Amino acid sequence: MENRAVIITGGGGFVGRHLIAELQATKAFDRIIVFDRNMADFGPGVESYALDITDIESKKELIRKVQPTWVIHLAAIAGVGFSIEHPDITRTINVFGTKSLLETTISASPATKFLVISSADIYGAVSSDPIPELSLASARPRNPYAESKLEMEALIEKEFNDRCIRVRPFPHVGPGQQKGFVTADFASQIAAIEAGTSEPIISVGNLTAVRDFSDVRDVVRAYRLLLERGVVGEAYHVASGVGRSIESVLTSLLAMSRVAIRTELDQSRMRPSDTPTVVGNAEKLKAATGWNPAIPFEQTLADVLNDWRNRK
Ligand code: A2R
Repeated sequence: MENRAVIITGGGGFVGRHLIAELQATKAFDRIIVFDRNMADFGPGVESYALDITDIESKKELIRKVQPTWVIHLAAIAGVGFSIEHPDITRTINVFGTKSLLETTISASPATKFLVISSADIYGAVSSDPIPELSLASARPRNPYAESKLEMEALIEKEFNDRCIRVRPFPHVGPGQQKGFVTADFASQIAAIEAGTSEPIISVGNLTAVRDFSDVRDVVRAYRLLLERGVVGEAYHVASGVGRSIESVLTSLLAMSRVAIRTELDQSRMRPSDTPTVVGNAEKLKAATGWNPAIPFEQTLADVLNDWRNRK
């Protein structure tokens, strides 16, 4: 039998840990290798290497030996806030890190294919509801993170399209996500209030924005299905197709709280140039792979809140 190996860059992050669980549960690969700038123990069956992807040259011999069937490229600066403060670092990692990953891997392992994770943030100010996969020329990014993902996709379209599938996930949430993302921010505050370590007040930003949230576990299932059935050279959305206001997310989480909590507006959490409604159309993904979201959103929120309750 063919020995199938996958390299996951950024496998130590929020999505990576769920992706590894998905690939292990489905026995999709014989060998799973993680490259991440943070060293981590993923348990049996996963080899991991501490590596900054901008220094991928140092792993060229390993890649030559492994001849991975797929590279799933998650490593990135994923936070909009950080990207606004550090646009140069964001571009270096998200654009030039990707370029060097692609060049180095292809030169060491010419048959490898890539699943590259971009972002629906590239659309920015585009107002279409729901948004289908649009050309890069129509994207209107509104922050350095989105700009870097757009530039990365443009590079792939131009030079590496014959070996890459691109994915544009809409916001995804679930257990393990760090603060800086809306459900994690709310749930972490509720958990701290329940534990008696915070005042019973939640500070909130723009609650009127409508976003399309998926459960990260549904998202990583989509990534696995794209490896099996996606078409190289194409870009796919991963989205629920359902718009939810941030206010409704907060209301649902507050309803799960074990204590009474009041809310307070925090100007510093009002992101500049927010787009009022962003909902994605994932029909292309569904047609190609048969994917559909499986986890009810209320379940996702309950799992996120329980995750924060259990964090030490
Ligand atoms: O930023 P850190 O220190 O938490 O490390 C992140 C890692 N990473 C890198 N690894 C190697 N070389 C780099 N230059 C580099 N820069 C960042 O990638 C982290 O361990 C992982 C990304 O995980 P998260 O920040 O938790 O992002 P998440 O939500 O898992 O997003 C995965 C992908 C990204 O491409 C997003 O832009 C996209 O999905 O939405």
